[in-house]
Amino acid sequence: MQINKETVQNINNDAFPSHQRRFNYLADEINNVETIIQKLIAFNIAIPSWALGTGGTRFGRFSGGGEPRSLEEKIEDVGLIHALNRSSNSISLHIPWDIPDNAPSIKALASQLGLHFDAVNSNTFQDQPNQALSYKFGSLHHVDKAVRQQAVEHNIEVIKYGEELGSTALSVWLADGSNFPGQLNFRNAFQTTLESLQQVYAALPDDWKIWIEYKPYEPNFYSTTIGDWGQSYLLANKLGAKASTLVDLGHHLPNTNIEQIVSLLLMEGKLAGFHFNDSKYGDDDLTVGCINPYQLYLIFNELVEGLDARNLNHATGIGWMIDASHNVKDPVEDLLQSVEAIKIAYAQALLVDQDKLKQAQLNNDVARAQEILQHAYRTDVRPLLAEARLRAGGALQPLEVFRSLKVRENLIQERGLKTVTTGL
Ligand code: RM4
Ligand code: MN
Ligand code: MN
Repeated sequence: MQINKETVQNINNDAFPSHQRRFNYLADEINNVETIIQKLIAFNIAIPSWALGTGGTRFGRFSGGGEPRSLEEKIEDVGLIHALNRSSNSISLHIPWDIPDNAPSIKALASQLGLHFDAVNSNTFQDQPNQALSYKFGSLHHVDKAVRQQAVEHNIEVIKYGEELGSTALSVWLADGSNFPGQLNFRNAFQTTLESLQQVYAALPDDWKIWIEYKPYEPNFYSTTIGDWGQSYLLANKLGAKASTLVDLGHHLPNTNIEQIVSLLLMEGKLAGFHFNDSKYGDDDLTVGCINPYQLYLIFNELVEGLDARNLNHATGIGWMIDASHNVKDPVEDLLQSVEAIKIAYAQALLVDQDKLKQAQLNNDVARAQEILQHAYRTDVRPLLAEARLRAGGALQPLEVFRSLKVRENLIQERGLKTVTTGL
C-alpha cells in the first residue's frame, strides 16, 4: 500500500481551520517562527528496519498482523511513515536480518518513496544458521582469534552491503561481556576489541564513519566490554577520526545524566548520534518520550546549543535514528509517535533563549535559568510541527490519517494476519 499526496491533502483540508487558529496564536508568541519551521522541515529521523514488526520479550511474542515479510515490505512501511510525517526519509538496516540481495532494486524502491539508507548495523550478538563459530562467549573480544576474525569479516561484509545502498556509516553494538566475576580479563577483552575494531576501521571507505554503541548490561549481567560512554570514547579515540560514540538512550543505568554526556561528546567532536527510545528501568525500547519527555528535551537543549557552538547543521551534523521495539502497539503508530516526540523536544529546544540563559548562568541566577528552560518546555509546540509537516506535504495529524485510511487493515489484507518479520 502507498499513500499519495492528494489523499493526505484532502484529509488535511478538514483539519486546517483549527490548525490555523492554533498556529497563528503560537506564531504570534514566537520571534523566529519561520526559521524554526524551516529547521523542523529539514529534520528527519531514520527508522530502524528491525522496528517495523512486533518485538518479543524472552517470555513471548504476540504478532500484530500485516507485518512486513521482506526487506521490500519494510521499506514500504517506512514509505508510509514518511508519506504521513515527512520526517522519516531514511531507513537503518540490520544485517543479516535484512540482507539486500538485489541492491539496485532495493535502492530504486527506496528512492521512489523518497528514502535513502542510513547507518548499517552489524549483528554479532546472535549465531546464524550455518555459521562456523559461535558468539556464545563474545565476538570482537573473544579469547579465540578465529572467532574474532569471523566477527571482523562480518562487519566488513556489512560495510560492503551498506556501500551498495549508499550508506556511509557502520554502527556496531556488541553484546560482548561476562556473566560472572572471574570469567574475563577486562584488559585483554578491551584490547582484543580494540584490535578487532582496528581491522574493521581499516576497511572503512574514505567517506565512512564507524559508530560505537555502549550498554551497561544485557545480555551479559556482570560486565559489558563496551559498557559506558567512557569505554566507547576510549575506543573511538584510539581508532581515529572516523570513529565516534553512539548514544542509545536506553543504554544507561537509571538516573544517569545523559544530557551531560551528550554535551561533552559533542564538544569533543565524538558524538556519532542517537538511537532514540524511552525507558523506565533498562533497555526497555519504549516509544520515545513516553516516560521521560523532559529528559529528552534537556538532551535536545544541549544538542542545539552544542551543534550551534560547533557550527554544525542540526539535520545532518550527527546521526538521528530510532531504536525501539513494540510489544503491544502497532509498530507504525508507535514510530509515528516516536518521531513526533523527538521533533517536539527539538522544537522546544529551538525556543530556548540561549543568550538569556547564558546571561543567567554568568550571573548565577539559578531560578532565572530554570525559568528559561522550563518556559520553552512548557510551550505546546505541536502546531509548529503540524505546520512544518503541512508545508512538506505531510499530514496535519499523521496518526489520525493512518487510522482513517485503515492502513493496518489494508496491510493485513495484502500480507495476511499471521506474518512474522525478522528482528528481535
Ligand atoms: C541492542 C542495541 C542495538 C540494537 C540491538 C537490536 O540493545 O540497542 O543498537 O541493534 O539491540
Ligand atoms: Mn541501539
Ligand atoms: Mn538497545
